[in-house]
Amino acid sequence: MKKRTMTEQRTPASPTENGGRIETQARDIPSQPIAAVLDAIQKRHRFLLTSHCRPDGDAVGSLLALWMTLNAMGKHAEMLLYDPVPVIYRTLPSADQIRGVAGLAAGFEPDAVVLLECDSVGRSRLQGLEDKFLINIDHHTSGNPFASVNWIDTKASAVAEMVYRLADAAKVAVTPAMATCLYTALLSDTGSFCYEGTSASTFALAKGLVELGANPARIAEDLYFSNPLSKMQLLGVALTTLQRDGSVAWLWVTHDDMVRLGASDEDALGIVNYAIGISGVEIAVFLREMADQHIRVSLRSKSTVRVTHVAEQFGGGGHENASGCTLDGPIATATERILDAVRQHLHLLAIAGET
Ligand SMILES: [Mn+2]
Repeated sequence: MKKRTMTEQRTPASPTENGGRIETQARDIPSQPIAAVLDAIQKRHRFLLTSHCRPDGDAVGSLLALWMTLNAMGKHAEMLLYDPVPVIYRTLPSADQIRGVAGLAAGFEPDAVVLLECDSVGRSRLQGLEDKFLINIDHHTSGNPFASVNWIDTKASAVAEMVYRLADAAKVAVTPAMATCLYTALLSDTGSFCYEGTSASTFALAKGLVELGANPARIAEDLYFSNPLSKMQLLGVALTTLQRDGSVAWLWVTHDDMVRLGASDEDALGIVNYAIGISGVEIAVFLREMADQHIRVSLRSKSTVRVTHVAEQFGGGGHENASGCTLDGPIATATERILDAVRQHLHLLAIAGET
């Protein structure tokens, strides 16, 4: 399996087509060394730290660990996220220190803004950052050198790995609280050490973090065994709709299902993974009817099948193997349209000899 995260709707690197063959080559992203980031931090005092909207475990855990690192360096730092911290990450050390857009003290003027795994300022959805000194730390292939200092390492299995290296370079001692945040980020962003990109160095970092005080069993319990009942019940309803046709599988929930079960948006996250978990399925589709009757679509794929190509046709985007888009309802029509696009994409790949 390739690396997948729950962060959808990221603007992907433009895919290029070459004589009908879809390029699978990663593009070269200009990056400055870690020393440039450290130097930029050492020269400044007040920092605003943020990450992408709809934050995932890597965004939250890495943000907290970076904040602790800067505090240990004697800096003044504030954490700000556009969207609320997902419930499962709210028990992380100092998670209550992360502010929402309304929570930042008026008149706080940072000397620099650090953006974690954002491919643009817009990805954070925060306003008024453009004229600030920006530090961009990213590990996604969609990374962009949009900032004043750009450290992009697409080989890092999580941005947590980069934050750890930064703390190490700054000679900051990693506390058990930092280790807990970094381990949580690493565990979630590697899909519990399942996704492609999980390497010996990923495990070496995990080992180090456990030695520094991260408790794997407790973190796993917080992440995977603390679900609300509504999430399990929503999954149950979705699985009764599961269908498969060749290498495509799909499932859905209606807005009525959500209301009846008292399910939140967060409860619907990850349901698509049950469909991609079927042997021989290359593309999985999860459709969710929203209150406004629009249909939110989550797409997942295996190996070289890039679902971003499908999501983009409907104005969406995302990662190569995890994308999303929004279609008009009703759900039956949306299902038909998205499945047509998915089948057409698989057909084109077959012609190009990619599958
Ligand atoms: Mn990440």
